[in-house]
Amino acid sequence: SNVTKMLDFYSQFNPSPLSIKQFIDFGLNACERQSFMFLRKELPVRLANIMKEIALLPENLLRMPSVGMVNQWYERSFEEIIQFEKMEPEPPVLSQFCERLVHIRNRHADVVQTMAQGVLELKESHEVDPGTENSIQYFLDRFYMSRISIRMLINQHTLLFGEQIGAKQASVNGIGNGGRHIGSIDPACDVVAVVKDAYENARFLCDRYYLASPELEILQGGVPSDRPMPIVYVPSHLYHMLFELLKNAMRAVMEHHESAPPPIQINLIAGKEDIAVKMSDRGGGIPRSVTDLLFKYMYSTAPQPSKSDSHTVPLAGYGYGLPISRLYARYFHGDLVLMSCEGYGTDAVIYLKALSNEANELLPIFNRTSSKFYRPVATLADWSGSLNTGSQPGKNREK
Ligand code: W6P
Repeated sequence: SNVTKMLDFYSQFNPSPLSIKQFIDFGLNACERQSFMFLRKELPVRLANIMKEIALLPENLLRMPSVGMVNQWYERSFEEIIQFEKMEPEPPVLSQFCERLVHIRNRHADVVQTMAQGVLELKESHEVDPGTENSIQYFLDRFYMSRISIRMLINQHTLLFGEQIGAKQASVNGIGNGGRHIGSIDPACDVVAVVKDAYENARFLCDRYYLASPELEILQGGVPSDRPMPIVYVPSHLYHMLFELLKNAMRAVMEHHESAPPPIQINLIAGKEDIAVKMSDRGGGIPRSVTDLLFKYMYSTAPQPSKSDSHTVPLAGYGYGLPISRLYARYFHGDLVLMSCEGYGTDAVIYLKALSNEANELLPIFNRTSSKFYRPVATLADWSGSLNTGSQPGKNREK
């Protein structure tokens, strides 16, 4: 069909990653017309690249109703954007484009939940072998990263140019932020303020569930300090990561201490290359064997607790909070790592690029290399005792 042809066409292009600095320059200098011209090509490219990977998913997963639904949303959105391919960039078309982007963003609002449902459907209907599990992990990391990037592009365009009148004012002025915001980017994003905000909101949930909560100690370079620490970043991304880590830390601390929960420390360190946000809890830690599992989608997929017992909903531990938080960190070439000492506590570190021109989008590219990950092959273990993904039991004994 025609859509298939267009998919083949657009998937041949690599996505063009932008740095935070480029997002800012674009937001300050570009007009709506330029943004439109860029996005009507770049959005189909990013959509087509990831849609090609959806098509390579294990058949068992592709057949799940939820995954089919997500696939249809992508097809519809792709079709809707390529309709602008040959249109003149005139004011009515520009505002139509803006409205379309908002519509598409809404359509995809529940993608994470729906994909999780699909994985659940697979787990409940099939035995999932390690090779398949690996392919799913590989896919979901790329799929959610692609989604983060597409939403970033849509948010920038709609915040900068949406709502016709006063468009620039509204977004460049980010209400209550001294007019500094450029779309979703704050060039003076105060890490301390975001930490406090995330802490207060996590603490609210913690208090409701445990009737108590650990205190927060903020340090900078190891010394207690409250002074602002401005960075160039997307505050909502930083908030998302901190809120998730704090919920996990609070739960661990509350479960490990009957009374007098020890404080959670957050140490902010600005290096030349990286900014590190190191969160330390004394929540009893986790075994080393569990650390990597916390980032596995298959391991983290559990049925949602029912809405009716909302007062017993645990603080954290369900859903894709940690793997997706790590994607937010990696999206601009940062990282999120856990280091735990079982029996004592856990350190979680968010690394962010200190320089906005080095904070480039990290984007999945569909090509021959990525395709290979969807056809896991049996290999021989080259270390004793390793569970070899994609291998059938017994194969390692071949000699
Ligand atoms: C834990 C487990 C965990 C995950 C993420 C962040 C903090 C913590 N603490 O015990």
